[in-house]
Amino acid sequence: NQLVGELKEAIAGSQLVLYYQPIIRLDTRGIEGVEALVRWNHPTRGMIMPDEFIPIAEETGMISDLGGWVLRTAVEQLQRWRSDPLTGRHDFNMRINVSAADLQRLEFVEDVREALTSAGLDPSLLVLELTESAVIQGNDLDRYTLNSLRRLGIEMEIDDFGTGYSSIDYLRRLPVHAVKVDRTLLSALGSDPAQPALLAAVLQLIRACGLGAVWEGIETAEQADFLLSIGCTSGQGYYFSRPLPEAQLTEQLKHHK
Ligand code: G
Ligand code: G
Ligand code: MN
Ligand code: NA
Repeated sequence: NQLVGELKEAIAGSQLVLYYQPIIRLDTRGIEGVEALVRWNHPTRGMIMPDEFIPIAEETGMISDLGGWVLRTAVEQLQRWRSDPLTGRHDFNMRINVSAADLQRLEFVEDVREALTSAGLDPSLLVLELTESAVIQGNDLDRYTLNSLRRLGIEMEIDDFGTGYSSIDYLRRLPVHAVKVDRTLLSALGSDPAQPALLAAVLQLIRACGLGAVWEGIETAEQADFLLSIGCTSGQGYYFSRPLPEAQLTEQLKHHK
């Protein structure tokens, strides 16, 4: 596969870019966070999406270099937004996606601590999004890593909740703060009469486990209103904003109330 060799150059040679998608407080419409989403700006193929190259990076061991770049870049960017008076009046955190392989690396916790220190950013402003499959493998090293990250003061969130092996047991057991519900649950809202009650029950379950809930894939005003009506206060989706390049989000932050 030609992409394998090229990806190595891409990581080293600044062909990766981060896009940022806001997470919105549904009641006030304020920005409570941004999720960093990586893209590969390939010199001849154009913009390549992460679904195409993250798996390659994971299989070839390049994910630690890629993940390290994402971590440092995202943390530095948040510090720039916070320290610029035009954008710094918003109080929001940075969310990055972490892959299962990262949790298997002993140095991961140290990398995170170093990135935060070097950017001068408070640990409470970083949220790591972990997929269900990553945390559910649940070996000793994962648990050690998650607990160490938690002691650092970082928040952790389970991503894509409701697609994999969602279990009440791990919701209660893992040292995470919140759950991001997969967009497939919301997309069935208009077509399945059982879905409103189901979504409300999912929200209650998450709350009963002592966790926060973020809703993903909000594409319409009706979906946003529905979520608000069942008491969900945090969401993300094209209805509010697509993932945006840095410059465009900066403009939004300058003008957003
Ligand atoms: O960005 P997009 O909208 O296409 O995201 C597709 C998938 O790629 C998401 O599931 C997301 O979790 C994953 N992804 C995006 N950016 C990163 C990243 O920086 N690291 C990892 N490990 N996964 C990412
Ligand atoms: O799986 P994860 O949550 O990390 O990935 C975020 C992915 O979801 C990105 O690919 C992003 O582009 C996509 N996304 C974000 N908001 C929406 C939305 O409202 N609708 C759809 N279909 N995809 C979305
Ligand atoms: Mn995510
Ligand atoms: Na998701």
